[in-house]
Amino acid sequence: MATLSYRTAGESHGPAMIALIEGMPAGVPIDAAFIDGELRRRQGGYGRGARQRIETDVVRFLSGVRQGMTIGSPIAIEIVNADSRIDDAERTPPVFRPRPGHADLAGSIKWLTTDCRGTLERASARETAARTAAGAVARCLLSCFGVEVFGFVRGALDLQSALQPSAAELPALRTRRDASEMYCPDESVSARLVEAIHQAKVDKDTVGGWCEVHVFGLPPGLGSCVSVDARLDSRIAAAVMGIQAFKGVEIGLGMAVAARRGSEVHDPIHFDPARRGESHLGFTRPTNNAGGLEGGMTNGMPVVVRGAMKPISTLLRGMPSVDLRSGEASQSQYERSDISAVAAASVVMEHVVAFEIARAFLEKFGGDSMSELRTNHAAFLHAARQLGGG
Ligand code: EPS
Repeated sequence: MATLSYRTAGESHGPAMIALIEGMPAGVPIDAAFIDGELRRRQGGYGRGARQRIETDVVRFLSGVRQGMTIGSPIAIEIVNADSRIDDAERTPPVFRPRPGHADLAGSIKWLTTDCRGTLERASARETAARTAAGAVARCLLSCFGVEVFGFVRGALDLQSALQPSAAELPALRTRRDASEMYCPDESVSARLVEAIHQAKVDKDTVGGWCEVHVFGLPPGLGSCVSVDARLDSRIAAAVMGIQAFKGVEIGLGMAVAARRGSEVHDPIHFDPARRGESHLGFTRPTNNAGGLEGGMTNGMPVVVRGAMKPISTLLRGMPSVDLRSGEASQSQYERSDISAVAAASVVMEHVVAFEIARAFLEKFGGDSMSELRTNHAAFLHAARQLGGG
């Protein structure tokens, strides 16, 4: 069976966004209502622009799913763009004055054109609708094995929540997050973020922020230390860095490890045979500075990933730029956009991380069907429980 992978296609104002997933085993129940719910969340959050009032993102499965179950063939997903106008020259005019921070200038040089439109249509974060859909399909698989993925906004500017999510609090955290316009379960930080984004709008400016994803219920041993491209930490980092506008990724303590000594960084290993159960091997760690990954492999603790999103690069007041036709100094061109999309980005991040976890899960346990996968998963956990004195 092929390794789990996906590609996306589609332009922001083209007819549709497309995701093509390969390597999903047969027999995975696909919860289309759950996937559409995640797409709806991705469209939301405080600071979004007018585009989100035009679109109602829903998935249409073109292949790979029959009567709500995967059948082992490639899964093609279509999300129709209501604001489809890419071939209308008047409604999608050329963009000659690149926006600093956007792909405009680098893309125009790359494709040897003075019109940034071709670049920005594909570089647009509209594409993350397709990535979210692919990740939500992966979560349909993971939820069959009790793996839960939780993403939220940690903060922005000088505001950061001190919240520490735990598996036990997950339902309550989801409720609080979903009640927050900023997808931040910390009410006071959420309210102050709304104010800060509102002020940025008044100032014709934009805001980025920190997103965080915690993955609970993971078996140890996903990923591998044997080669760089098998390390789950490097794959997760690449997936998060690949989200439009992300400029930093950290796992566990992240950058802060450099400021501490080993005894203050490494998580002690304890063993409690009484904790051994169906999915617990008995090893416990009083801290999780490693963010659930050691040697590029899951160690049984929650995987914790943080990403930093830069502020949206389309500013209402513009930024110093150049007209590519004349070389003359000019303010960057304004295109309808968001003031902040950090809430939406936390949903995207949740789903790109989920996809990498599902990929590593299938590599570890394999099989063409859910029944094979379940057998392999149970056999591995049974064997692993013998460690530490059976
Ligand atoms: C984006 C510009 C805006 C955003 C878009 C990303 O689109 P438009 O120019 O059509 O108003 O709304 O994000 C989405 C459409 C989306 O669904 O997330 C950009 O330039 O990256």
